[in-house]
Amino acid sequence: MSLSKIKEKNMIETINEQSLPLAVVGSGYVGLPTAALFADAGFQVVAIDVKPDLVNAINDGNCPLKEPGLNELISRNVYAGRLKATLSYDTVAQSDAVIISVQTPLNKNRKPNLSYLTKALKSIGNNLKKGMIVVVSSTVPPGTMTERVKPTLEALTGMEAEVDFYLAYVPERIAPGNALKEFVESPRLVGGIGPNSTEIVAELFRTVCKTVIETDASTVEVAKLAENTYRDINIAYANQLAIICEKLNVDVMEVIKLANTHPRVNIHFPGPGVGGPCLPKDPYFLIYKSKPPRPNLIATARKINDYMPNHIIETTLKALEKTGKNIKTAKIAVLGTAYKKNVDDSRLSPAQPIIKTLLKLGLKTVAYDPKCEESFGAEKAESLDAAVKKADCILILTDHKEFEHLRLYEIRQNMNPNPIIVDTRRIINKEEATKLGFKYYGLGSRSP
Ligand code: SAJ
Repeated sequence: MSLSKIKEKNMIETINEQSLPLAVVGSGYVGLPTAALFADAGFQVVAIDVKPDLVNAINDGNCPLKEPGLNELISRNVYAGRLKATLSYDTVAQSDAVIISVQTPLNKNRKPNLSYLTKALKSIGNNLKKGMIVVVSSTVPPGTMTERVKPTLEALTGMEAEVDFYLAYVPERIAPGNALKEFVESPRLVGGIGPNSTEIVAELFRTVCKTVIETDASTVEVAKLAENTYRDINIAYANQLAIICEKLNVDVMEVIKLANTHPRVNIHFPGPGVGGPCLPKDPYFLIYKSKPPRPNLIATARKINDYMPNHIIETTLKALEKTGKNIKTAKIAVLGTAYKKNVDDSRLSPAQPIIKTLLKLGLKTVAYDPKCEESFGAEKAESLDAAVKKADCILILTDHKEFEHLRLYEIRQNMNPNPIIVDTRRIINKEEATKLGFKYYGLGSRSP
């Protein structure tokens, strides 16, 4: 007998009473905020992960991620008994809903690697019961819900999605550094495998998200990738504009500020490259099967953003040469290894290829980041002073707030003569730096 209206009504009641036991698979940058916010909304939540240290940390009420507000949320709900973590998928059988948020990276041929998702589906499939809700929140390529997720679960359970259990795609839209606020405030797209699944899952997410938009799974798959790809292309345009402005000797930041006064223009900002777990990957998911005809704007934008670390290296080497510095003895102080400002996350950070190349060229390279542990093989400086001590060049790669108002006068005293600043995030005041005797090379700025 299929999911009756009565059953559906009961399910909606248990959702609105927050008395529905819920499991979240994957306790990373998306899974942990998801588990913590549903627990804080009153649900009994179990977070499932494969990492024992992570599971123990959560059960001790600790959050392994430096995400604003998340540690408090986790400890409050663990101590209230609404949130616990486990290595075992058996807990899925005691749940009425399961949200999957495992990683879906690219493999080395830039093809989607869905092995973590498939593994999670297999473990869930063994514990799936009639009437359950299954939500995929991991970003997936188009067609994955109908061609991979649905058939995998149906084959494992002998049940039919939309008939015996609910199935929907609800991708995350949160940016690390602002995850909890965006989880609640950003409109959430709910794409069911069918209308019943859409309705039930929309009800579930309305208990935590202020705005829920209902549609179908295939449309949401493309919408999620479209929004990240739009941002990647917009950044590629800003990066190319920066290189054009350097050649034309005008300031790209001035250009962007003026162009953005136009009501229909919103140019993003140039930088040393595009990092993070999403933007360098999602455009490839979008074109993976659809293979748009040439010229392929999406692939070209990826190439432009992936080229930026080379441009930064060239600018740095040119600055050293023009200032008569010997690259065999020069010391580079890299400020920032995180992929973007104010996060501890170094996934696919543009700092990685840049530092790697500097080291390969034999440049003494020291890295300092107040938030991120990573140094990508460079000597790790524990303080800004240690990083710039006897340095010849400061290379700013991440626009953390700690780097916004650097005390340039003191830094100047600490550095070697004829100091250079290469500012890929345009956070240094050029006039002030130049007055203090720095050779200032800003990405997209007029030549010094
Ligand atoms: N970047 C620039 N110039 C800009 C903006 C960003 O160079 O003007 C760089 C950043 O420095 C970083 C990269 O792009 O290296 C990505 O940064 P991001 O601010 O786009 O943030 P993510 O990757 O942390 O989050 C994005 C967000 N997507 C959109 O804003 C469309 C977030 O909402 C998504 O949830 C997330 O991807 C995801 O997980 O998909």
